[in-house]
Amino acid sequence: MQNCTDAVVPARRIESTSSNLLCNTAATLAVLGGDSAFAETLHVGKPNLPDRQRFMQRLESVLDSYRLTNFGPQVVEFEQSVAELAGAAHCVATCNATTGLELAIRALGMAGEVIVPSFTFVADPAALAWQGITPVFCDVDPHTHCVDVARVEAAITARTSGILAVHLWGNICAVEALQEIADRHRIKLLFDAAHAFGCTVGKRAVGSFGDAEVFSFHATKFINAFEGGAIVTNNAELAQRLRFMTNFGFSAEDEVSHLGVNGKMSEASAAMGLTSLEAMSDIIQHNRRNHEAYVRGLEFVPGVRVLQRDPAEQHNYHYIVAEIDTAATGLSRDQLVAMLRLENVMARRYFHPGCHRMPPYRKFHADAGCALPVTEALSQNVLVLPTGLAVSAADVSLLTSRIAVAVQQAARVRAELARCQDPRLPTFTTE
Ligand code: T4K
Repeated sequence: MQNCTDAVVPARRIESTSSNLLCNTAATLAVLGGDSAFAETLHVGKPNLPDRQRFMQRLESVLDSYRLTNFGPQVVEFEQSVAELAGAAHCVATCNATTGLELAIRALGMAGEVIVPSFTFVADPAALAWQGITPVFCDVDPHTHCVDVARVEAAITARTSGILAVHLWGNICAVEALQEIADRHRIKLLFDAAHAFGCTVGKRAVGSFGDAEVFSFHATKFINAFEGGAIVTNNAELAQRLRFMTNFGFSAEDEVSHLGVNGKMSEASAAMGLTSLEAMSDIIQHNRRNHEAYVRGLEFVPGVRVLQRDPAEQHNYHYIVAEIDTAATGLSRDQLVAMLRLENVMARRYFHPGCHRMPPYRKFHADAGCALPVTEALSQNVLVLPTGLAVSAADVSLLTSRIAVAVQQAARVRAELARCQDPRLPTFTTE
């Protein structure tokens, strides 16, 4: 058997036309001694770069104006565009979503305990903990991966001041049921909508649910502002307060009326955000084609299930999320991640191992693992695959065919992975 460290060089692109190559064993996997499928690494989150010329024009106008930050015209226009697309009355742009979450949490007066899913990006419990709030981890629904409403209700105590729910992967939370619980218990409801810009539920755009919602426009999101975020709400007083709080608490010259931070978005970021918004429908179309190619390519692969999107709703198709049933694939999610690295595909284990297992947050919920069976299972089984403008439908076809072959030859793949020394392999163990 060839040493797989040698086997992956040189990498070259192999063209593929068929989307279902379950019967095609001709392509040798890199882990079994073949060439890597891709010469250039495919990433989850490679930025979608918008029209360079348009962006440069905007940047020139920023420089010409000498207005680089502090609520300049690019930010004002960006906020208007985001509010309109999100169907919200007000939008306050921020330097990133994490700061936006912290500001919203503070402005809503959340304190004591806040209920939050553990199966999410660590920004959520971090934003709470930075405000001295105890994140109370709640399990998620196995189908949507969003908070389980019954679990939310069960977690409410006299110290609960709010719910921080996450529209994970652009799957929308049970917004009405959560609002009903929040109203009945007189607690706040904040949505982390970092993944859900451009999505609808019941034909209504994400952006005006709960007390406020927070978007991310990080470089890895489908609409990006280099770094950026936005808080959207229909509450005018809240929006005004948030605006002051993003600017050190200033409400007028030399007048500090609120506890604030510097959470403002810069003009350069807003220029990128605006240019990115112009490409929004093209990006969504591209992502949707890739999503369809993934569904087609993995449809008949035993044990691999791609999360589907409701065709009646709008979606950004930004995350390709697959659930792996190891008993059927013969390969664990981690073994698939490792095998794909050798094909030059950086698939991700979002959001392993669940926030409740991360050292800074364990103390908040010592036995959380027992109470979070769905989170525990998803953090072992979820595989996030590359998409975006840098990934073509042909790439997806080739990538899915490699997964199909790996599952067919699971025993050999496991054996080779166990002895492989390739530096591209992930640092976590895959046995
Ligand atoms: N809530 C949720 C549910 C979130 O998922 C996030 C962020 C937030 C809140 C907070 O939003 P922000 O405060 O960031 O606005 C990434 C992102 O940093 C993070 O924004 C995102 N979620 C999270 C899911 O993913 P990493 O550490 O996995 O990303 P990283 O640096 O490994 O980048 C992913 C891949 O993209 C890399 O393999 C290379 C490529 N890449 C990345 C960047 C930044 C590029 O090619 N160019 C780039 O500039 O966290």
